[in-house]
Amino acid sequence: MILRDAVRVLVSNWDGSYTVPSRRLYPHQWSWDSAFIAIGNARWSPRRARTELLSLFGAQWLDGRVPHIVFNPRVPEDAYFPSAEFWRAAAPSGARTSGIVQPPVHALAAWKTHQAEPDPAFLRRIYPRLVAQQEFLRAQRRSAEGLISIVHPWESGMDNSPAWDLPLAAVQASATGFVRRDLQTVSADERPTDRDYVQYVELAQAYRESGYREPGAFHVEDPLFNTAYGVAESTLAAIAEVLGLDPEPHRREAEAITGAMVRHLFDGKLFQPRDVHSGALIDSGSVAGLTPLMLPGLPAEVADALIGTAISRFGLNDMPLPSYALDAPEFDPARYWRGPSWVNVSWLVWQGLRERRPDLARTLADAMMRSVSQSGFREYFNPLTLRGHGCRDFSWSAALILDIVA
Ligand code: 9WN
Repeated sequence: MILRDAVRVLVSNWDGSYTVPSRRLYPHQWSWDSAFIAIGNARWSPRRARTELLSLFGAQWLDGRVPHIVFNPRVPEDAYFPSAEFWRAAAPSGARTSGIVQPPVHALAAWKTHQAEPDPAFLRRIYPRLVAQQEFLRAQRRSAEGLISIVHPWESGMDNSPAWDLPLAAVQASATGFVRRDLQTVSADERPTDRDYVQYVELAQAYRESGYREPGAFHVEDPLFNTAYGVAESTLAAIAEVLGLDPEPHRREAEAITGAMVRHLFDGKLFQPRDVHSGALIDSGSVAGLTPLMLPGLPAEVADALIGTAISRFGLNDMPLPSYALDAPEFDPARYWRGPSWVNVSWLVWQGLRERRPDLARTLADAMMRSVSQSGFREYFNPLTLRGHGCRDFSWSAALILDIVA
């Protein structure tokens, strides 16, 4: 029943060559959504998963960046803010896009798609694009410490996480003259605030004005983004082997980023973001700090410490994984990325637990199943009550449940 409903959501959100995250709230193609959706689609239609990924990479820029939104020209400008008009950006293919990126979870999606139905021709097509995606990050976002940075909260995928409150405090908030569209679909107390939006617009405008090159007032290294980058390198090593190419450079890069993360982002209990401007760690309770469990080369004692934190501060044994630590004063169980449980980040942590602690991986998967059984494929869930929030029929909630059950 759940599986049939999950496929129904994905079918109804399919737009011919990709899947919208949500018909009304997010009516275009989003970067990391497409990766998660491909992982789910691979379970029942690997062809659709391949098409989804190749269509996203069809909008890749010459510098290798994969934009976080690819706009559908047939959708009216005022259906989503900020629209293509705001970003004023286009890929060489002609597709209108945003100019920022999202966590690079696509190599993993391509690999899982190949595992579902081996297709070396697909791997051969996508591999150079995945490599270029990583090269963009190395060329434009790498610090002296070897970590990868983001320049906008939207790039983290966890837009209004309390982890960004401090770095955002330095951002002037004066942008005016725009109309939010999200509040037509979702109640304001489940979304970012108006002040958040003013800052998002301000930062995006400044980045746009630098030709999408210069980091601005918000410049941080995020543990989830760096984990995705590191997992991508490990996965590219596996793909390179299948293609008869040299996997070693990818292995070395995966080791290097894992080492740099442990040295610079680990506080002994949780991985933390770092503010590039000040060089200081941001003392947060973001679930992003648990995702390094996915890194194959993470030292066992670091993984054990993370698992201890997941149990003590994120209720791993008792409830769906919240996006922010339950004991933090900022924890809010219904507001977007400030506490609710999200299927995609839970899935990332689940991946990281599967080999290390299969018992806890099962506990987490069961909790995710309980959320969707009780509330449907909502965008996020109150981890305490399992009540659903945000939009309905949300694609990655359906897709990743399909993957977990398969
Ligand atoms: C801005 C599409 C996207 C996700 C993000 C999520 C949300 C957009 C928004 O929706 O962000 O990119 O309009 O709020 O935070 O993770 O990719 O599902």
